[in-house]
Amino acid sequence: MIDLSDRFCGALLGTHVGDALGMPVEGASHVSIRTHYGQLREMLEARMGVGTYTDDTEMMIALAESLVQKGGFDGEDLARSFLENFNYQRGYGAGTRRALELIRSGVNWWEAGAKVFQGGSYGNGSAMRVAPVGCLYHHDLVQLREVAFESSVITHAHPLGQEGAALQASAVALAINSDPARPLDREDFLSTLLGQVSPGSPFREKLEAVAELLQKEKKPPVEEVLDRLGNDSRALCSVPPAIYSFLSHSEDFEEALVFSVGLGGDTDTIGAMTGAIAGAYRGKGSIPLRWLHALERGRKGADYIEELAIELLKIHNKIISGR
Ligand code: RVK
Ligand code: MG
Ligand code: MG
Repeated sequence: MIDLSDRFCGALLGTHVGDALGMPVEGASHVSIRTHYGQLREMLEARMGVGTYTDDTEMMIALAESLVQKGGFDGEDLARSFLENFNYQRGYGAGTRRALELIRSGVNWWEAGAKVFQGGSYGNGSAMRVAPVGCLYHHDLVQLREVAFESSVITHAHPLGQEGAALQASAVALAINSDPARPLDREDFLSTLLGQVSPGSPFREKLEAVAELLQKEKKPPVEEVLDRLGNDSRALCSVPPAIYSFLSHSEDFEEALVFSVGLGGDTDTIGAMTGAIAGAYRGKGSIPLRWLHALERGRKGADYIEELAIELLKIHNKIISGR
């Protein structure tokens, strides 16, 4: 029997945990992390305190709130929610900041994202926040992809930004749909993910690289993983390493997260995305208590995130019962 409330809480709290574990070393190389910490397993002191979250989790909260309030996707309301939750101190990407400023100054929510960079942002900002979409629509991968694209376009109108969000949401959904009591069929997981990606998209090559790395008899060295998958703030170079971190350590939430943060680069975000998938798979119960206890507990802290996950499940049940 699959306990969906545990999975939804796992996905949303997994985002917070990964974000908080990775943030203090964001931008560091994997060599520097290894030299200073060996394996990074403990929450470190950070800019806003131990266990605090960044834009990744703040935007995930904004998305979950809007989905709950509107019973599904509503672009106007989601843009409002992003603006209402925006706290500069959490550390936002330049493109996302610009898109939100444009909306604040009166540009339509469906037009602002395309005015950022050349043809919209392909950063990972719309993938890092997308776990609530993966939860809400885990029963329907077609609708999930549509909503992931729509939720992306507000800040990330570039096809690679949108595709990254859809891929990450799909990974969360597949994790919810998999039974953690049985060995995970990684080939099946990856081929279903491939089926979710547009023909000709460079994400296909990345997923093939993930499959090749997983097929190796000996676990490949980090350098090889980085060489094939990347670790920077482009969606194309951060969603695939998050998927690999999960699939190569699907038996244990902590190991998946420690591996993902150990890749270096955009560590809060690769951590947040890995945490979302691993948490969706094994549930909140698989997240180490010492990490859960370290999370921030303010007005919109970990307890609030858990409440949002439960509200999201109620909306999911409504959608299912209305079909
Ligand atoms: C601070 C050229 C482009 C591009 C395009 C590059 C937070 C830019 C989170 C840009 C995440 C970066 C991260 C990120 C989330 C994107 N042409 N370059 N069309 N599209 N880039 O700015 O929300 O940490 O170098 O849209 O996706 O923790 O700065 O922001 O790590 O990708 O920021 O894209 O970033 P943005 P975002
Ligand atoms: Mg961040
Ligand atoms: Mg980041």
